[in-house]
Amino acid sequence: MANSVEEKFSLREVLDTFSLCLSENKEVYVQHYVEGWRGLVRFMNSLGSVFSFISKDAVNKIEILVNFLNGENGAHYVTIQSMVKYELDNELVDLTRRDKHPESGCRTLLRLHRALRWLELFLERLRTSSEDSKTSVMCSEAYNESLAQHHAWIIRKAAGTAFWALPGRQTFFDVMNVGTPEQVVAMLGNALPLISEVYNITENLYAQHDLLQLP
Ligand code: 1PW
Repeated sequence: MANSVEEKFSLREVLDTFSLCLSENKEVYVQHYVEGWRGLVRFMNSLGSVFSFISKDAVNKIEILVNFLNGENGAHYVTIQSMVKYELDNELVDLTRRDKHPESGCRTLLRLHRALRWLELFLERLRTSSEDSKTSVMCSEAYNESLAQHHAWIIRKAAGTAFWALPGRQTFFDVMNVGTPEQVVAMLGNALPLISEVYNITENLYAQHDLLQLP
C-alpha cells in the first residue's frame, strides 16, 4: 500500500499550476512557475529513465531559482518582472559572457522559458494528433522548432535519442492520467492558452530588456 499515500500524478494539476502564475496585472509569479516545472519533471520521470538527463538539468535550474526565492533578497524574486528589474539594476546579470554571475536568475529562468516553448509546441501537436501519430515525431518536431536552436550538437543528439524511446501516444495519455483521449484533448485545449500567455509575457519582457540571448 506504499503507493496509496503518494499523491497521484495528473498532468491536469501540473498545467493548472501554470494558471496560477499570472498576477492580476499580468506579472508572472516565480514560485508557481517553478512549481509547474516541478510537476513537469515528475511527468518526464514517469516517461522513463531515458529522460532523466533532461529532467536533471531542469531540477538544477529549479533549485537555483528556489534558492534565490528563499534567500535574503527573495522579495525581489517574487515575480519574473521584479527579478529582471532587481538583477539588471544591481548588475547581477552576465550580459555577454558567463563571468561574475554565471547563474543569475535571469539566465536560469531563460533556459526554462525556452523549454516551455518546446512543451507548448509539443502539447499542441499532441492535442491535434490522431491515433496513429507518433509521439517521438511530434516531440522532435517541436524540439527542432524551438529549443534545439539553443543547444549544442551533443545535447541535440542526446535529446533526439531520448525522443525515440518515448512511449506511444496511448501510453503517454495513460501517464498523463487525465482520462479518455477526448478528456485529454479538452484539458489541453484549456491549458495551452494559459501556458502560451505565460510564455508570451516572459518573452516580451526579455525582448524588451534585450535578454533573449543571455549566455
Ligand atoms: C515530454 C515533455 C518534455 C518537456 C520538458 C522539456 C525540458 C527540456 C529540458 C532540456 C534539457 C536538455 C539537457 C540540458 C541542456 C542544458 O545545457 C540546457 N538546458 C535547457 C533547459 O535547455 C542549457 O542550460 P545551460 O547549459 O546553458 O545551463
